[in-house]
Amino acid sequence: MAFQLPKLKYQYNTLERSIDPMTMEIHHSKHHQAYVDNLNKALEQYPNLLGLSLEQLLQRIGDLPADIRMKVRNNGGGHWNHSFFWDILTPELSNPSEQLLDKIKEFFGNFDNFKTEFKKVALDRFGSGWAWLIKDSENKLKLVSTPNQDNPLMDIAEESGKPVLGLDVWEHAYYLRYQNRRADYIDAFWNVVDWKRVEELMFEN
Ligand code: MN3
Repeated sequence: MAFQLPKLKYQYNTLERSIDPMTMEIHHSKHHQAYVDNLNKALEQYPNLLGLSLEQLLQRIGDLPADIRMKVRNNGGGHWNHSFFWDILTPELSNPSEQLLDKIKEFFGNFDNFKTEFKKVALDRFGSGWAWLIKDSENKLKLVSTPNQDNPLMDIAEESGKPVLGLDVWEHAYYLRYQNRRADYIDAFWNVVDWKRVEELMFEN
């Protein structure tokens, strides 16, 4: 079964307070679709890999055949990262619960400080990539950044863990409205985060 572009839970114009509809449409229907298509194409000649889930593929990037390793890294990562990103956004206004806030405070002092540190990580990513809040194997929260379409699930990642929040800081994610002002895009991101979904990801196994 080939990988498929996931349907969004909301319309392209419903995150407009932070992300404009055209960016949403191009990002989902063109950029994300291309990662899916290129991933499927890369796997065509390797029927033995077709039974693996996307996560399983990402956990063995280093062991993949050399001729498709970079393609799966970039496009499989792109497919996973964008699927994750759409899923933690919402048109509804939401706030972190007390339970989630307590967990964040345990590692970052307070919520404002967490947002400040997340922003720093997202701004410090030179060029294209992602900023993540991850939960590591010891249940510790960490802020990390990955280049291009890498993510913390990959065996080749410098720091690994389970993503519970992530932000695409490629220019294609914000350029139409924010141009060079990545900082403004990061600030606006908080207004469309689905904190209920983040909480589920944080406390599920
Ligand atoms: Mn993107």
